[in-house]
Amino acid sequence: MKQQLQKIEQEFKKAIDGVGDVLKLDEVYQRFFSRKSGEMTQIMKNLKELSGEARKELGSLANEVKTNLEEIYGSKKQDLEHAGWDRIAVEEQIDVTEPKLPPKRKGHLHPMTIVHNELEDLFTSMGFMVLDGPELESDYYAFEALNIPKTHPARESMDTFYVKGKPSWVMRPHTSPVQIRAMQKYGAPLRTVVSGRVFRNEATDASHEHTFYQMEGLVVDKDISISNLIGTMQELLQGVLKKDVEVRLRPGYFPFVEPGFELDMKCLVCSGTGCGACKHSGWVETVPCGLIHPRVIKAGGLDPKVWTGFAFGLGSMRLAMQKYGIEDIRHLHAGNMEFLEQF
Ligand code: FA5
Repeated sequence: MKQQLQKIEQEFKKAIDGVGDVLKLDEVYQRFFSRKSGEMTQIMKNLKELSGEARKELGSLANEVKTNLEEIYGSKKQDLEHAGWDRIAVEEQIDVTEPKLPPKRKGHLHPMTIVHNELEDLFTSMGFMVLDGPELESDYYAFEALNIPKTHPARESMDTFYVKGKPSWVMRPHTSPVQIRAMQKYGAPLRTVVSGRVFRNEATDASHEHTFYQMEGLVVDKDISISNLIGTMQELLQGVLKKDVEVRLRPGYFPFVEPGFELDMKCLVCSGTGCGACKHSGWVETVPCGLIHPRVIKAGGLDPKVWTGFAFGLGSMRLAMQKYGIEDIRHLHAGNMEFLEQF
């Protein structure tokens, strides 16, 4: 039995040495210590059959071996458990000192709102009032008071949505009707900007929407000249784009200004080489403008012999495209979170 005990001790130690995880370790333990068939358990059971001195001597030896093996098992188990946690920490790269991530932004302003806010801040700093106007507009304010009579071809170029059954009401095709409303309400001198939605029955492409934004600007005072107009346009573009941009001024026809201009800017999306945003011309029609036609001043209730002025109608979606490098205007109304989260 002594030899049996020595053999069990050696085999137990050898088996435990090669074990690399807790499950295998427990298998080895069961082989020697399971209640029914464990090799060590059998020896302990056999002791009962011995008598006298032999039972005493072998009993104490067997207990010594048993305690020793259980200690070896306990300390090996502890080592394996620690090694397991260390391995998980390394493999899964848990860094308990890492600070928690900032919460996801709950919401933010739409790029068009940002651009309009910046424009309104800029113009209020130059003494302009910010006004509003109706989107459903009368034919009179949308056209006639702006020197666009019924038969005028300019009405066709606007591709206007008329209200069914009420031909004298339109979804405003531009913000210019507010020129008349502002003069009628506030008189002169007057400086105002009005931003809002306008509507046109036209096919969409990279630079055209059927529903888009404009910002109307109006200055009425004595001795207003083209220099005042150009200076204000430069402030507008620099204020929003925060950099010098190349612009060109060319004659433009609008019945409510005389002379009228088209102010184009070199496309910042493609640096003038041509893309969808600039209709592949390298230039973007951004701010049509001009000196207010005397008939419009009169329709506003003012004396055109006393008062002069300038007006502009900024395509603010196109300006936003230039500011942020957006190559297709339709992104701005698509409601795509991946696009909007960039702002
Ligand atoms: C007008 O709407 C005039 N009322 C502007 C004006 C005001 C001229 C005061 C003189 C004095 P126009 O149709 O060109 O003009 O439109 C003005 C700007 O709106 C354009 O230069 C362009 O930047 C933008 N725009 C025009 N059509 C669209 C469209 N379909 N989608 C997006 N932007 C457009």
